Amino acid sequence: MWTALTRGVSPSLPRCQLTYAEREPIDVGRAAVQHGRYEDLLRSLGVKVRPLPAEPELPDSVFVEDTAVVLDDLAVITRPGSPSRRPETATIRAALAPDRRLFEIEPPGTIDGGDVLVVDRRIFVGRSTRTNVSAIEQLAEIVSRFGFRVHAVEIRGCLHLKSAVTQVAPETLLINDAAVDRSDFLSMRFVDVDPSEPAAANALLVHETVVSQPGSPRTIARLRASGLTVVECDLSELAKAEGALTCCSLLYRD
Ligand code: CIR
Repeated sequence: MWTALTRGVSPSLPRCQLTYAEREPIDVGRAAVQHGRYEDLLRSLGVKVRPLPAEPELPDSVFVEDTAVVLDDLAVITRPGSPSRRPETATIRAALAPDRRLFEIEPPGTIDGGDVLVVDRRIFVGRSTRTNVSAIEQLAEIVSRFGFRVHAVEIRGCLHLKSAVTQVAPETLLINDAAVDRSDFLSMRFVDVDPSEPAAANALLVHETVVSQPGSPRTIARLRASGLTVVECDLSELAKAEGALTCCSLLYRD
């Protein structure tokens, strides 16, 4: 069975980090309602949701994906690129400790889980404003002992690797090739986002269902035309904090 670790929306979300988006008012109540529907959708897809309590002083703490890389045999606690986000890892470490052998990224390494795309035994890691070479090397060293290989990938003009490319089926990636080169993902198949919908590249694969943001009808049509099952989940209020679908959970096998 799959577990999704999630965390409630912080009342301080309007003070979130922003890199590419302009700051605009965020309705925390609406964000929490959307987040609750996201958790319900995961449950309806057969995932066991483990919600952690909201962290009132940590604005971005709902975006738990950035705090760890959880693999079948181990979990690597990240050192988020934004210093304001580093305290988020303490509770994630405690939550994962019963389930996984834990490893840590040490200074000067910085890495956000949003830059880490795991496809079977391959781990693609985006070099971004949050993720540096030291962390990529540390991650590669840790996971190599467990049979995983790390591939560093350059990204352009987006926050994280998974803002530009996500897995939507076995060996199949949904990609915005304005932001990432498909030649970095050898032997994969691709579905291209519609160029007018770059944010649609962040989709969440749950078993055989692709969870997509509404507002990307052309990309959803392309996914369906490829034979994939798509359901929609609106996280538009969290998108104002530069969050998307993968960011709001740490999904792993029990
Ligand atoms: C941040 O800038 O860190 C947050 N406001 C958004 C993080 C989104 N996380 C993700 O895409 N994995």
